[in-house]
Amino acid sequence: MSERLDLVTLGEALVQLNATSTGPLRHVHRFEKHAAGSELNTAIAAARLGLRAGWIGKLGRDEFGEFILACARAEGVDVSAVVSGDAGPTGLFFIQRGFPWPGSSSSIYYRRGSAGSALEAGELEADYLSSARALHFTGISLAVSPRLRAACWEALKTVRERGGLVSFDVNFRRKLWDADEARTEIEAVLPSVDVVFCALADATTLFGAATADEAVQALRARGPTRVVVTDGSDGALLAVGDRVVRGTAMPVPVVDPTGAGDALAATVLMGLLRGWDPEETIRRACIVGSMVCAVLGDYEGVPTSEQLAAIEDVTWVER
Ligand code: KDG
Repeated sequence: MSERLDLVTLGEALVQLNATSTGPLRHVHRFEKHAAGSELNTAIAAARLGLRAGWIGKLGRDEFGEFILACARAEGVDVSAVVSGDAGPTGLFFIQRGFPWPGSSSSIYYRRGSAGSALEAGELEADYLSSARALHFTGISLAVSPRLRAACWEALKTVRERGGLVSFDVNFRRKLWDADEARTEIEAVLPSVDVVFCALADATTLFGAATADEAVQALRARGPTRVVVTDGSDGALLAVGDRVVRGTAMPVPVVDPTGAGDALAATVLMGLLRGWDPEETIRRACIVGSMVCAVLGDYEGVPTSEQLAAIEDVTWVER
């Protein structure tokens, strides 16, 4: 790894088996295989947009581990610090789509004892982490296992010591931990975080915020100076210091919203690292998040920066 990376993400990648038809899984007969996992999604989205991005995680020595590596490489993500081991299999999850509500998706995990949850702090390469301008991880990594949580703390300390930017997405997953444990662990991390992403629903559950503005305040009060609060089809807010700007989601036919937040985060990080204006940043991030919702899989709908520029021209013409 000779070139300095813009962004390194850390977390568990999973194989996603996404229902090709909507409805309860017991009636679904076919599934499509995709690479996924919040932090891998963000690295892939960042790479598509033009950042030099790397992903760190642990994969099983199995065919699904090879599949994830191949997908990450094909998307231009640096995988030179990925660990492979016999600690367990590469984890899996299924996506049920369009049920119980049209446009909604839910994740059903088969990840207990997975390789990804077994990544240890001692397996991280300090020089690799230090080579990055920014580190991104999520609450999923804090929830999955004590080992992965400790690895996140180690990475955070390493990147902070070298003056890098730390980015964190709350990504509260009720199936992985309860709200009280999540609040404790997330509140411990937030004072060391520069940029935080949080869905309004998660801010309501964890911090009692009733509105996006309240969520911004609650998160800002806990340390980060840049705060993004997302609210699905209602778009997102970006607060930089005291300035709060809003972005609007595009009205797309929602095939599967899973991964939209990860792509939105990648776009905001691109904006911060490239010095975009906050309004431009959140507008583009909302477009990218919306595009992901229109395509099956977590990152397949992410545009390249050229495609994004072309879409921006189309989208923002007043009608
Ligand atoms: O944000 C999308 C992720 O939720 C999905 O890829 C799976 O990482 C995942 C998780 O743990 O939910």
